[in-house]
Amino acid sequence: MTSTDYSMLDVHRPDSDLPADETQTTEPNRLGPTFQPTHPVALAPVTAPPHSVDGFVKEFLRELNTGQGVALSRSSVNDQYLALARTVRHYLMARWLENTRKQRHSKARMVGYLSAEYLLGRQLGNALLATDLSDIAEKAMAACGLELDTLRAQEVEPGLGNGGLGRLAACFIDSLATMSVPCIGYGIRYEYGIFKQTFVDGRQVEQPDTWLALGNPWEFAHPESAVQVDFGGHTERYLDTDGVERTRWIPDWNVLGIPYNYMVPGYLNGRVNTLRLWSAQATKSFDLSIFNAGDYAEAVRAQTFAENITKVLYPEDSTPQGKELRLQQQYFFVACSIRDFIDRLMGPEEDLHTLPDRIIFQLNDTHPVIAVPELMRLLVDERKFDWDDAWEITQKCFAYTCHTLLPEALEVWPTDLLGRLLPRHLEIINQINEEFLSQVRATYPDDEIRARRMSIVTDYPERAVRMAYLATVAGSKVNGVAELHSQLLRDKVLPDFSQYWPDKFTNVTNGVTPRRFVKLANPGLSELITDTIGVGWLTDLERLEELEPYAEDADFRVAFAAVKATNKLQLRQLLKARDDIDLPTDHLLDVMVKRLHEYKRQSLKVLHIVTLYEQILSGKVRPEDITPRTFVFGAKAAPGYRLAKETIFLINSVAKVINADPLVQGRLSVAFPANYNVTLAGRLIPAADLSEQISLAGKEASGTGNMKFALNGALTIGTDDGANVEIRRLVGDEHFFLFGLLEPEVADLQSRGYRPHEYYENNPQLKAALDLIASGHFSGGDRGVFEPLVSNLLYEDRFLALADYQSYLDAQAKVEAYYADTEAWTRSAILNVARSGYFSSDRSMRDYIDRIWHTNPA
Ligand code: NBG
Repeated sequence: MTSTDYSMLDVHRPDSDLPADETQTTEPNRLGPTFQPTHPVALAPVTAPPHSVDGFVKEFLRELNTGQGVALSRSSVNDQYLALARTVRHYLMARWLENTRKQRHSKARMVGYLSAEYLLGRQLGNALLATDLSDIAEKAMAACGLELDTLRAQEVEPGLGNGGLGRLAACFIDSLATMSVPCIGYGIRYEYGIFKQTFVDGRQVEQPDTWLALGNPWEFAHPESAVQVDFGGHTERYLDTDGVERTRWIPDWNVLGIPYNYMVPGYLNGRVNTLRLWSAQATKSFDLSIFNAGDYAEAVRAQTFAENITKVLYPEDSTPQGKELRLQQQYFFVACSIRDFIDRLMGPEEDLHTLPDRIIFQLNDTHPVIAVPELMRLLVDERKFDWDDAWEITQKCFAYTCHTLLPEALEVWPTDLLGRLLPRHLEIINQINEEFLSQVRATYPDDEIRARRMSIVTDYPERAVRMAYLATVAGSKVNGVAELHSQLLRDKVLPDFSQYWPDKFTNVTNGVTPRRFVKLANPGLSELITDTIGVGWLTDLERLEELEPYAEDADFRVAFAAVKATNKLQLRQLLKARDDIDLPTDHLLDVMVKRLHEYKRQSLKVLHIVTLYEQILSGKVRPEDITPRTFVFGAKAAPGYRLAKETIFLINSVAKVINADPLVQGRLSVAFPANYNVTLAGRLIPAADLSEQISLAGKEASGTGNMKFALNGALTIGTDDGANVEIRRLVGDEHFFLFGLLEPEVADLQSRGYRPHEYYENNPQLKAALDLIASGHFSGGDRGVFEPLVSNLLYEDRFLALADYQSYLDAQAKVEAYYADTEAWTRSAILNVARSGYFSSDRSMRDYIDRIWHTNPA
């Protein structure tokens, strides 16, 4: 503890250990010449404050006083949080500036991660962890009479993603920084992230996510480095000075992209990479003459129009009206990013023939694929490269990751829209396609049907560009995100392409960062692990296998079970305060958290719950004969996805009835805290006993929640899908509850004609459960409310919930029996942890480096 009582010291007194001026920069900028120091002393290096409680307190008070302009005694929690964040930031700053400077001078190949989503989660805890300042910060805050946890809770998480895809991007950049791999993440700074979910009478109501409202201490805006992005207009041919025919694009409107930099600190390695998010701004933001004439609305119209581009994150399954804006977003951020890399990170003087030596752009799904024609345009039209040269460079600069198997999730842009918004890009895509198809025709001379199938531009149902095809043709590598997914990608989604380029296709199984999802989320388990196998495992997660022998150690099992019990207790406190939910802590905690989607089959989970309840209700089973169990859901439904929203309403309705029914009191309960996000995931997952991964086989590309649960000692009940396959292989069949059709069986059943109502008619339990829902039991007697959901299951059931129902119930019965044997269960839980080290995103990054990027650590 510090000797000074800082709570009495309201105001920081400047002294000599203040950090040096950090505003100086040697970066070029567009508004003026680079600052040239006249005297070398002006370039004093930025130094981190000392790692001591005293040093930290001084920094904090200084930030509070001079940054926030308040004295401690008058400060709000928000003032304190902002000052604390800026204090922590200061410790990273020197390394960040140093890394950035070195990066510019080194000629090493860098990763440019292009992603429309980054689901970062709160930053403060992660920054404290990366700098090893958690203890110091806690003591420093205590010395000021403040609680670190209260300040942490003040942070609004940046929800700049929908789900797994965005969270994966956040895990990847964390791992790259931790492995000292030079990487720049590029994305969009949405003013409103994923909506805030509330429940009103059990129904999802979306509220805007005003994450920036109270200030964001983690970003650095650089309006002086704005990039112009053009849209619309037409193209024309002309002869250049050498008499070569060229094309130029005459756009008819443009916007500015303002970069916002975020630090991406590595764990305890002094590496700080950059995440650069772009925000749109009008080029002529304000037309004074119109404004003076009193037409304020007209004056700000252009501004509003431009700024709309980065206004909101698109929820999945959005409506066609939003489509054009979505394409604008995509082009906007990749155009900014490529420009940024070439002009600022590489330097405008460099020969772009060396571009592939300097960067590999990873395309995170199809969202950034318009970057391909953009780079071609830059090379051919602006830098006057000839087409073949430009194409060779472009192919080396991109690699593509596909994250889905659902055909509707593979983006397709109508040529009408593309031609209107990006006429030159459409021409380039057409030319890429023509040249590609002529090669295909040369390889398969008598197979025009194949050429049509492989065409990037399709004519059916309307003329449109298949972005996944474009990415496959342009990318040096194409990967899926789990073994099964990569296999299906080759065999089912892109079979012609994988035949044509067998070596282009590879797999990289997803992973999750253990820093956030074990260390930060589960401090109790982390401590137990460190006490048992020593330090070092957080950056070498396969070392968790050293825990294996301890599964046989009764004392270790007691300690392990105690951690789980504590986590449940903490979750109970959180849910009480956050949602007024009374979570039992002596139940089997059965958790299903993920986006709401039919293929993920939350409805199958509901059928299981209703079945258990119905059996008691109808007297077939005595309440005391079932395992006390609490079901926890977390899920957001895309606002326009009716069936998903109805499912949320059903879950809430079932929860309401079951939780109020004395018959099952103490036996069954259902909790559905609203607004599932990264922060809540960090609390729910460490407390879970059972992880629900029940998608229809062949539909979940990978899943990453499944990995987080296993790493935190939950057992999985799951189908043979996505990364579940690998989890089961690694943890062992006996420690995993497998059920359901296998992928080939699914395909087979569907080809024979799937009739879900036959399952209903032939299975009395299933019939009773569905009938109970249809009877109005969960809707105050109103039989109409859930009719659409029930009918959908009976007559359509696109994702075969009814076909897998019995198998799922059987597996759940095994769960109950196994859970009764506490020792066996705990043993399995420990083995899940010990055998899941493979699922670190550090390993994923090594695989990307070996199979795709071929980059080196700094
Ligand atoms: C999602 C898949 C998940 C996968 C994540 C990350 C999209 C388009 N895909 O299964 O559904 O884990 O990507 O790869 O969001």
